[in-house]
Amino acid sequence: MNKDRENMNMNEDSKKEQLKPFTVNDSGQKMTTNQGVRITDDEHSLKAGDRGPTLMEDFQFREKMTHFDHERIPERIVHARGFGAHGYFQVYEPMAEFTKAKFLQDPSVKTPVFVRFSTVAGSRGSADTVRDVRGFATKFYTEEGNFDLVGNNMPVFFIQDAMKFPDFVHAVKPEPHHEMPQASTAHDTHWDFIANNTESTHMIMWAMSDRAIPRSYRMMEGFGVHTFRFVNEKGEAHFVKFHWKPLLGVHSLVWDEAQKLAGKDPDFNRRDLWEAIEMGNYPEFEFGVQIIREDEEFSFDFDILDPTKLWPEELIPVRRIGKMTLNRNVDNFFAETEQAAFHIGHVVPGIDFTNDPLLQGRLFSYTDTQLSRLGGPNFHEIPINRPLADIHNNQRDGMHRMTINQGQTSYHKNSLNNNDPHEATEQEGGFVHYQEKVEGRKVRARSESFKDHYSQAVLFWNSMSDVEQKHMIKAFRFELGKVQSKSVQQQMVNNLSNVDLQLAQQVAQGIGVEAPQAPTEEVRQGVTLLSPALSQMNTVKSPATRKIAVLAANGFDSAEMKAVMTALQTAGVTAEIVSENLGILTGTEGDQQQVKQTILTADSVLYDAVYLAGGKESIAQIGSIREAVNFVVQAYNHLKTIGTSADGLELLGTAGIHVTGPEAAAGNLEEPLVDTGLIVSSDAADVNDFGQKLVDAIAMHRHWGRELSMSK
Ligand code: HDE
Repeated sequence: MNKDRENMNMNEDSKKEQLKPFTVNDSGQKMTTNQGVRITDDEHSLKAGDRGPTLMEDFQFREKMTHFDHERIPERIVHARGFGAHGYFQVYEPMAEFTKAKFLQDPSVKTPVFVRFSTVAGSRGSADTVRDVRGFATKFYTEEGNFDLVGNNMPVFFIQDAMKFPDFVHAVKPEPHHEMPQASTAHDTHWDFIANNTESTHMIMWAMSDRAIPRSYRMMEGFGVHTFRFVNEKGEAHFVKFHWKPLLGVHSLVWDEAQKLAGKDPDFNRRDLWEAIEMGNYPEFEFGVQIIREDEEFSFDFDILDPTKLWPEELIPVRRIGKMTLNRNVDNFFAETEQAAFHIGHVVPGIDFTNDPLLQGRLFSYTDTQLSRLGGPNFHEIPINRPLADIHNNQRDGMHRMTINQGQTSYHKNSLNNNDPHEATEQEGGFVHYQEKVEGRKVRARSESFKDHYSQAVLFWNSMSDVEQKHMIKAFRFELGKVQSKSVQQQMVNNLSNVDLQLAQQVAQGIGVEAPQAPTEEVRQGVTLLSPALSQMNTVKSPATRKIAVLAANGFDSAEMKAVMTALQTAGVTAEIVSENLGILTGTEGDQQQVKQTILTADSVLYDAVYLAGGKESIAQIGSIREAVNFVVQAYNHLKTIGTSADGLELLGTAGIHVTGPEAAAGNLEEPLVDTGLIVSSDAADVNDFGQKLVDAIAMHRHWGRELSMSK
């Protein structure tokens, strides 16, 4: 290892320090051209007379306009819409038994990271909350060079061989003749592909599940998807799968809400991430690994190299080995997030590849795509992409070269420069590929062991709760309901019959095609394995960082407001006062609250919960505004926690909301279903207890029982 590297002293701020010389602050500065010449007038082009033509010699105008004309670069072919943040990673304990990767050894080292979350199908300007897979790409700036973990929020993928990626992406993107629909899989070509490429079946179950509409990037799991290798100092290898586990748990929106959010705030997920970091609510993800010994490669009833298969956590536990904290927003979206170039082939010693054919193909695609997106082979010199480790090699020139390499030689081997830069030995930190023995004939083929396309789709379906299964049926009905071709709809339903007959029949009924009476393929029988880890019902529940709208007007109940606000604040819930107008509200005891949003600028879809503040005058005022009542009704329909006084409850009753749920109120249920998400202050022991009950209900995320009582 060279001297610079040994003295590196990596810390959380190393990347920030590296970026510093490239950042510019214009405050208090005089305006200049790009050549540094000071500008006296940036308002007018140079003309022959004040009503005359613009002059060719106006270098200032030409420079400004030329730069503007070229401001855009091609968006990513997939994952075009994304949002990034900086942070750091710390390992919990040395992982030397499995890998020699330096950043996984010393718990005192904070390795800087940059993460970009993304949707897949939509353009750069599309909405955040569409039904889609989410990208979760992490660049670790380790002392041994960059390691990019380019994953998704789902653990499997649509295809098994990279050869099919262009086909899949062509099918999922807007259709070529009219470029519709934007950022949506609800169209013919997408479902035609899925129906005719049955290896997609497992992944489509994930894509139709709640995982495809995450509440927040902070509340998603991340998966490396492929099987990688860990290699230790002795050269011993283990198969490994990588995971990110969000400390806030895995939570999703409801579909109607997601669609409305796409209009009310297309930036919902990026705003959430930005605001959380600005407020100091740093998103945290634990880094998990599933490890399989080399000699266990063939011990499972799935091929561990097949990217359409997951490793059930109950079978191969996820060991949490470290934590990532995202604690800094970017200074400039384009310079950092848009120009970030991830590549699955960016690995460090101790991490290696396997023969997963999807992984192998990705190794080609990522550098290749940057050549056209970032305009040449020097994209590694763009500040966000630079490793912290020094770069020394004989690569030279190319578009936008920034490095000034000194000296006469740019080749290996040389004698004129002492044969520098010289190769490192393995002991000096040189990368040595794992010496896997490989032999075989050249064939275009798929392994027999990849041919089971249904077992894990069944596993996923079996692992879902009733509520989650209902959401999936609705998702299939929605998506396939938008498909024009009856044939494609029928083919897809037939395919689903191989996962679950009832699922297929219910989808068929919803979209008006023939319900299959038996599976269309010979599928493996008796697949009953459950993986409770796959159900979001079993996730972490916490009120922390949630957002609640406080609907209030003058005359709110001061004592109740104070207790509720204190309880919310203590639990880390962000409360925003929403009223008819901006300004200051005064409570019954003369205390004041600043209004943050009006009924016009806010919407219940932007919040996790609603508190209809007590106080007769306040309630009467809010009740007189139709949009305000709709606000609460919508929150109720989206299964959110609602806190109210008895007066407020009366108001909600007129809007059709009852404490025991409409079914019970209509006498349709034998046992009245108590709605755990509708908290009435008079049911609590006192105002403090009311505040606490509200917080506990917010922690539940959504009140799924209400959904079961509301609709089929
Ligand atoms: Fe990607 N993918 N991908 N992908 N992918 C890209 O690279 C590709 C796949 C993923 O925030 C592109 O720089 C092929 C799986 C993420 O900048 C491109 C195949 C997984 C991102 C590309 C796959 C991913 C990308 C487009 C099949 C999860 C966004 C722009 C063999 C494990 C990274 C770019 C960011 C981006 C190719 C499949 C994750 C074209 C050929 C599986 C998170 O190179």
